[in-house]
Amino acid sequence: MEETKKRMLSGIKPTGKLTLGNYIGAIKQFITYQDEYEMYIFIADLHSLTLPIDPKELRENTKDLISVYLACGLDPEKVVLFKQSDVSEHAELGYVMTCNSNMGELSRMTQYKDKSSKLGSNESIPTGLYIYPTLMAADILLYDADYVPVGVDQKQHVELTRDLAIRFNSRYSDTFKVPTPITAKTGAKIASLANPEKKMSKSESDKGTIYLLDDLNINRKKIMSAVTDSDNTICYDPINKPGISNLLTIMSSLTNRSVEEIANEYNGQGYGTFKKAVADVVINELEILQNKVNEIKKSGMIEKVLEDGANKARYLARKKLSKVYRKIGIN
Ligand code: AQP
Repeated sequence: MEETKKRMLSGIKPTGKLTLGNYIGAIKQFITYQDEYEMYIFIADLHSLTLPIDPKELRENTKDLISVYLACGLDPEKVVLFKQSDVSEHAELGYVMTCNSNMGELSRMTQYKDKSSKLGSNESIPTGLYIYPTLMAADILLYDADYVPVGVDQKQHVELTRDLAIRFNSRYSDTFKVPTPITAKTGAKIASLANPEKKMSKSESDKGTIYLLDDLNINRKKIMSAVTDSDNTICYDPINKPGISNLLTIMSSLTNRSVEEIANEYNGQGYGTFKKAVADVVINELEILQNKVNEIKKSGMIEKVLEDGANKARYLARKKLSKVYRKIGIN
């Protein structure tokens, strides 16, 4: 008898140009899982409204994101690829989850604290930023996902989703599957090249961010100027040598070789030689990716993929939301 596959769900928000962090920490992971799991991968466009974003930019980012998903090898025959806003049940269940959460737990979310602290007083913090994790919980719980692959920065939100699911199940009887976060062994946190203490992020536009679809020469220069240290030893030591360790992690994630093996090969050859080797690996991979993205954008396949994906996603989402409404006494 054929064993039913476990379900996996994840998404990326089109808040800006995709980075090497998104690629290594999320997209590359998705590809490795697509045969083993029943996968739902979405474009989290509602989440991208939590901070102000230009509508034209949002449209372009959305098109880039679906093109990158496809160019990287996510196969719409195997994976349900869809846009969050095409399935209105996300917003509906998001509201229910907001009503089942409390301000204390939302205030403790690290991402909320980081992002809101940059905005100043409460008057300038959008409410959407605050309730982001309850919408994320809805994204996951609608589909009874067993696993959620995420970078370390998002793990706390999946932990909160678990708490909300358990709370709802005990208050209203068994309704949601309690999901498990999965983080990659290598590459779960790619750091900024300019400030290796900080995560590489799409919304932190800086010279330390490698944007997947940017000019290759600009990206090469950024890698060659990556901040390192002065002792000229190549070894993996994230505490004392965050810059070199970050470059080792990047190279390891893209070549499937261990950081130790790479460090042994380049130690003694100088940082310049090592950076050039990292740049060659990254640029080679990005060049192939960019060519495929251009082909996909011209192919006209994007709309059809998203429409089919939304239809499949909606089927599960509608069933789950009806169940929730029944349990809470709304229908
Ligand atoms: N630097 C990173 N290293 C490893 N994984 C990363 N991810 C993001 N940055 C890194 C992972 O990418 C997935 C999608 O993330 P998201 O767009 O939904 O939200 P995010 O984590 O907030 O990503 P960004 O790029 O930092 O976006 P902004 O700047 O808009 O907040 C997640 O699995 C994430 O862990």
